Order: sequence, then C-alpha cells, then structure tokens
Amino acid sequence: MLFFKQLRVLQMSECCFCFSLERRSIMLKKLMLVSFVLLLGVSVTARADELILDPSMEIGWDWGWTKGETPSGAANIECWANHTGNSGMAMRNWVDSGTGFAYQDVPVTGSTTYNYTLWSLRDAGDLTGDFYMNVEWYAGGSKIGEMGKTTIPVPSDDWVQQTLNPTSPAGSDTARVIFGSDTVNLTGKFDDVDFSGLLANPSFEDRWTMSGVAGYEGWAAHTGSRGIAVRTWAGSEGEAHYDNVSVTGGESYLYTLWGLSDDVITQGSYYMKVEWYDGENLLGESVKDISDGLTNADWTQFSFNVTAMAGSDSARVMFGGTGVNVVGKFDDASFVEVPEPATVFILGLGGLFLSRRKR
Ligand SMILES: [Ca+2]
Ligand SMILES: [Ca+2]
Repeated sequence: MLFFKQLRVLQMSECCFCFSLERRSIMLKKLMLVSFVLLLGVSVTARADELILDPSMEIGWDWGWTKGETPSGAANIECWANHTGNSGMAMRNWVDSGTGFAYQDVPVTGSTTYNYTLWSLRDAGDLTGDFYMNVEWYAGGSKIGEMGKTTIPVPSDDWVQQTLNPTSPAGSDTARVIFGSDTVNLTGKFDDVDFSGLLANPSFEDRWTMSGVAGYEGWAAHTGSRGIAVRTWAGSEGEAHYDNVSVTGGESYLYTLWGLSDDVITQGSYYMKVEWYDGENLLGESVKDISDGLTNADWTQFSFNVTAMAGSDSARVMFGGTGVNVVGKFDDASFVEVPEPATVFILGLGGLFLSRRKR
C-alpha cells in the first residue's frame, strides 16, 4: 500500500513540472516504473538510452503518456491494442470522428538526431484519413519548431515498425513525441514506442577522449559552450572518440556530426569513423571521408550510415583529421540505432534470410 501512496504523490507532483522536465524526476519515474512493472508481473525490457517512459503502454494514462485531445479524443490505451505486453494505444474510429493523438515529453539536446520508432497495425478495409507521427521541439517551455505531421503507412495484415530520424533544432531541451490519427474510418493500434540516442553527451561539453591536436574549444561550439577542434597550428593529426557505445552485430546505425572548417581544405582529410569491438577485441572499422563537404561557409551536418560488424557488442564512435592544413570544428554528434524496414519483410518471407543471418 505504501508503494501506491508514493505512486500517487509522484503523479500529483508531476502536474507542477509542466515543461520543466527534470532528469531527476525522470530517473525516479523509471525506478518507479520498474517496480510497478514487477508488481504487475509484466515483462518489459528497458534500454539505457530509451527516453520514453512506459514505451509498451502497460501502465495507463497520466504516467508516461498523455491524451492529446480533451475531453476524449480517439486515442485510448486498450487491452486489445497490444503488440507486446498486455496493452497498446488505439486510435478509435468511433470516437471524435477518428481524430486524436497521444504524446509524451522527453528531455533532448539541440542539433541532435534521434531514433523515433513505433509498431503499428490497423483494422482491415479501405482507409480514409491519416495516421501520423510528429515531434514538436521546445526550449524553456516555448515551442521552437516541429518535424511536422508525417503520414505513416499502417498495414492491416501484420504489425509493422515505423521509423523516423528527426533532428532537434539548436537550443531544444524537450521533445514532444506525438502519434495520432486524423479522421480515420478504421481503428489503428500502436505499441512499443522508442525515442532514443546512444551518445550521452552529444554536444561535446565533456566525456569525449582526444588525441593529437584535437581539443575542446569555446570557439568550436555549434551549440552549448564548446565543441571539439582539430588545431592545425599545433600539428596536422587529431582525433576524438566516444567509447563503449553498446551495439548489436548486424544492426544498422546512423552516426551524425556537425562540422565547420576555418578555410578551404587543400591537403589531408577529415573523417568520421566507427570501430567495432567484441569485448576488448577490435574487429574492424567503418570510415567516411567528409573533407569535401566540410566548408568554411556554414555548419554542415554529416550523416554516416553504418552496420555493426558481426559479433561486435560495442563501438568506438570517432572523428578526426589527418595531414590537414585547416582547422576543423565539430559538435553535436549523434549515434542511433536504425531498425531496418527489411527485417519486417524478411520475417514475412519466412526463415530463409534469418537462418543465413544467424551463421
Ligand atoms: Ca504494450
Ligand atoms: Ca557543444
């Protein structure tokens, strides 16, 4: 009983936070969530980098998820809308003309790419209206931008995972993660939402390790108070890395990084690199030369799609310059898992590819 009293107090105090999401309250809620889930006997796996509370929608309203329409709206947590666990979110076609949405506010960092996925299924028939995903970005409680409603193709024959990789605008501190329906004539079901990034400190304010002539500099900041520069006047080789990023061999990841040079590059090269490890053993690396795109005109965001080497369980996410003659400034890295749409297709085909991948 004591536990439920604590739960109620927490929920009531939550109302006072509004947009000022504090990490301490998030951590506390995660702790409480795990306890609550254990009490319910529900099996839920939580990822360390997952920003969503109750991603499988097992707890109910006023915990992680908020109904986007008042007084009702088409959105509701239902026991028949589950992909995993005992419940999921339904967009019901018989309520409010099939229009409604659900959302959750999560803490984010500016200029960072996130992985936003959810599983979806709808009732059979000819669909009119749209199911969509959206992300709104906030700074200090004020909305500063949004991804915009993105219509998603929700199938009726089997659950499909939808994937988006939105990038937060500079200065963002909160993302409102949204999905919903506009005037749909058929009910949709949604479950297992993921909104995550794998780098704990994407803005280079600390935690990166440097070698050679790379170093933290205030004048190298794209956002925040500093970035990482390769200071060519002290030499021409510099590298920075972020260690022990958890990965799964064979999975796809998106590595993004913002960069700016102080002049036109005429010798040497700048690169993004990911080293793949099995425990302490280096298995191999993925490298992308970004010299051509790095300009002294404006900050540019570079994207590098990589696949974790078979057998790897961690990655060293890196960038640097070798033999370069101009200063490179870097900031706001992100590294996120990108579920492959092909996986769903392969599952539909049967075990052919799966049995090959297992080898
Ligand atoms: Ca669920
Ligand atoms: Ca920064």
